[in-house]
Amino acid sequence: MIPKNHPRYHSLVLRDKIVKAHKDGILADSGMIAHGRGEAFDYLIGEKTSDPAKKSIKAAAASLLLAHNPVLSVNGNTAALVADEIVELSEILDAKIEINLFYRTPERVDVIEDVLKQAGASEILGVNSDNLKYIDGIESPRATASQTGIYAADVVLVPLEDGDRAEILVNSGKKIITIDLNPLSRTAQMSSITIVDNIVRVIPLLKENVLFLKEKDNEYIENILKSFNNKKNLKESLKIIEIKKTN
Ligand code: PTJ
Repeated sequence: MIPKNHPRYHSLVLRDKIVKAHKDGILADSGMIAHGRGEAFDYLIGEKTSDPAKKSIKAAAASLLLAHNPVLSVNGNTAALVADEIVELSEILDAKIEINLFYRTPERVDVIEDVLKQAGASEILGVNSDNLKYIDGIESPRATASQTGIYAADVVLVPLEDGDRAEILVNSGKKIITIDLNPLSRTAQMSSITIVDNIVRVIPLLKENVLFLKEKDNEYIENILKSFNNKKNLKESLKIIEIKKTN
């Protein structure tokens, strides 16, 4: 039991979730290391959503709303931290949910499918019974893509991964939105829209932005995307870390 007045209360609650998810077989062993890396970057940005992150969340909401076939990709860490919120977001957006794992085993896919079902998901792609295709050029189990999901998607939310998938998906003409506390990760650098913030803060804010923009016309939403520059925004995210370092 973590005392509520502990100065690191919120961080410790997240750690608890991660440890439990590992015991339950949701998380890959490396998921703990990935979480620790995320924690370090979260410290550096002050554990709050920065202005550049707010801008990219708004652009992500716009992009997901304009998509014809949006897909939310879910890995172990995402399922451990924000399963309920991802399912809620998919319903508001009418987006598909697809399990995609770097350390893919049939057992982990089953457990994560259960977690998402318990969170209320009715359709989950990328599962063991799905007739999966494989994206050319990706040399890991992350290459899996459901034929009606990531394979056919025009916009894909790819949270918490540092690898080559984003780049390959972008080169195949898809718009890739990533959530990564590390602005220097390969995925952060190669994505179309990079949200440098903790996924536990991002998904509720993304939902808020989607609900707000849903009431607007397409021209308004398109203008948000036109005025968004990912490279410039990433530089602003990096600046926040540099300022913290010198303080
Ligand atoms: O479930 P699997 O098998 O697909 O494996 C998932 C992990 C996360 C283990 C796998 O994708 C991996 O090894 O990822 P990396 O290469 O460690 O990259 C994860 C990225 O997520 C790192 O850049 C971390 O900084 C970042 N990260 C970790 N926790 C959070 C985060 N970003 C946002 N919010 C977090 N809570």
